Amino acid sequence: MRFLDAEFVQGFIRMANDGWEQGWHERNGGNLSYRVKPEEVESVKENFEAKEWKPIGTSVPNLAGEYFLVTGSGKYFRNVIIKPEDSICMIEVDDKGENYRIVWGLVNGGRPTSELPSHLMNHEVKKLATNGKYRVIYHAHTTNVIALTFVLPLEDKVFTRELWEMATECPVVFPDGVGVVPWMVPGGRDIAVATSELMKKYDVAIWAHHGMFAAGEDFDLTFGLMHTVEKSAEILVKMLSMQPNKRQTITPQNFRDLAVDFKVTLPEEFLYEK
Ligand code: 2HA
Ligand code: ZN
Repeated sequence: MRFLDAEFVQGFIRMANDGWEQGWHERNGGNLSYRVKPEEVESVKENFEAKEWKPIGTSVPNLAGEYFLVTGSGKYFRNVIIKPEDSICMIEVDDKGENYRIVWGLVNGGRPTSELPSHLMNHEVKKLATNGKYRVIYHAHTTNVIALTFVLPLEDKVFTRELWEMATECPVVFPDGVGVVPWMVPGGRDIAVATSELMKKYDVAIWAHHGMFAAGEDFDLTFGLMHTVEKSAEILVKMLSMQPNKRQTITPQNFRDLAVDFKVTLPEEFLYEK
């Protein structure tokens, strides 16, 4: 099969373009990665041309031998749909989880996303926590969430509760809540460690004054999660722009009632009295 004809590649390209159309990927902002299934690797293997091994910059032993489809460093999401072979690549992780090599894509040179350490450390945490079900890690520069990191305390419980209150679907879509990473230098191992720690508990990690990471089973669920959190943030920004206080809202008891009917567990730590 031609590499670009594979369904997982098409799904990846569509998701990247959806993010671009949302306005979350100015210039080369944001990055996306997908842990490819063994049968999908098999289906496109004839197109592989392995390049040299390079250090990942961190260690992910539980991802040894895995293949990932990832956006390229410095590449623009808006170009993924028109020149995928220049904008994205497939990489293979070595048998120690310390090095990677490109096996397809980035035909004009380049490397995988600058956030590769964060992507792979998040994949490792999620692979272990979900028995291999989660396959997508997505980083976007979501405008409203970023704006909120200038006015809300950078605390998991504040962001979770405020985002939950802005739309009834939110506690159902992200019942575990969201984590917040304080401002850190992006691209390296330190921010990757901080983010992957939060990913043990949450599917969403907010990077203060930068953006968001979301994790999920497939492209639809992961894009939908990013979209839901960002839409809720947009409602909060609008609300705060009208007046500083809510006249009425969804109460802690309302959330408990919702949890029963929708069969989700909402941790009491987020249902505090204000
Ligand atoms: O430029 O978003 O965090 C890609 C990024 C870095
Ligand atoms: Zn970024």
